[in-house]
Amino acid sequence: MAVLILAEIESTDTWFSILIAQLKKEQPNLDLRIWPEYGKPEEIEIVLVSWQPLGTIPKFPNLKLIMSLAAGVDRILADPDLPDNIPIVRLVSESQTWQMAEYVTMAVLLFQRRLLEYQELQRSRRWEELAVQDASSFTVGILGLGHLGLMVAKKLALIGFPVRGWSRTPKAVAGVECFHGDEQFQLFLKKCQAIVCLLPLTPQTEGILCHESFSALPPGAYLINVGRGKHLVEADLLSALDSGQIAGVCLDVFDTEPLPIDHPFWFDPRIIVTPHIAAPGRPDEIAGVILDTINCSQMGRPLKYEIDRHWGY
Ligand code: NDP
Ligand code: OXD
Repeated sequence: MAVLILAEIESTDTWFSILIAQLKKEQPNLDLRIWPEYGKPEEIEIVLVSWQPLGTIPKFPNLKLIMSLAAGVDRILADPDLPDNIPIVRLVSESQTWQMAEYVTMAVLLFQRRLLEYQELQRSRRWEELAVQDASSFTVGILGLGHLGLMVAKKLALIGFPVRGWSRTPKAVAGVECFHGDEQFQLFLKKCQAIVCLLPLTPQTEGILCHESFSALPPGAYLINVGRGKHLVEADLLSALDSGQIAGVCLDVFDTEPLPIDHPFWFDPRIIVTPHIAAPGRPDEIAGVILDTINCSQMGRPLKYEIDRHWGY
């Protein structure tokens, strides 16, 4: 039984070198192969997918498990030739969840404490005091109350922000005002001074951050997108920024990654750009998660975190 890592790994990539070293340390007899050196295709039973050229996964006739090295499985499901009888497991990692909570908390605090405006003032060396809006009157809405959204919601509520959450199915979370379904989306948005997109990318959620959603927010709201670039309609964001409907944005994910060198987002002082680094997770911890999943698969035990292909997450 061989396990293949499907990823584009640069020689300087420390995340993958730590992951591979840890996998080998914890399970020295694991037959681990790294794309493109996969040997005989019939020997590959498990693929660990970070990236895959379309048509790669169907090459392996004895595949038993597809494990995503990301929480989002949209890129795996995008392969039209994906075999439909093989389980797909997504990544759930404690370190990733904590990192996401840190990143979103940082962005929310930055907007609530008006750091974008202070940066503008700094550029013109103006010593000016802006009014402070208390966290207790700055409502944050989380789109997606899954593994990551739920932790983010709880952390923000602990700091003192009123938190709203929106999911597909109904939820009850202490300290979080919960909404669900398309019919409650506008109502959910109505009071959010900031929204955080932590949805998976599916046909239902693609383009959800658009003119219609921005218009439902209070004027001068903020956006944090850590889901996927295709959640956002970029032209609608630029218009909403120009009209003042959106006051500032923090983007970690983009329709095209890396963000093209001449993309307008790079030059806009109202937009914070980070290169998809919100929550990579700690590779030494993730190695343990991978080995547990491989062992469950090998022993025929139920797989935790298998995705539902119908819903796409
Ligand atoms: P989960 O699958 O655990 O949760 C997804 C949440 O979205 C659930 O609450 C689900 O509702 C909700 N949802 C799905 N579809 C809809 C819909 N049509 N309408 C309303 N709500 C919907 O995902 P995670 O929390 O683990 O991760 C979320 C996403 O974050 C990932 O898919 C990935 O794209 C992104 N991500 C980004 C990272 C980064 O570094 N920038 C790192 C990791 C993840 P319900 O609970 O009812 O099912
Ligand atoms: C992701 C991840 O889904 O890094 O973006 O896990």
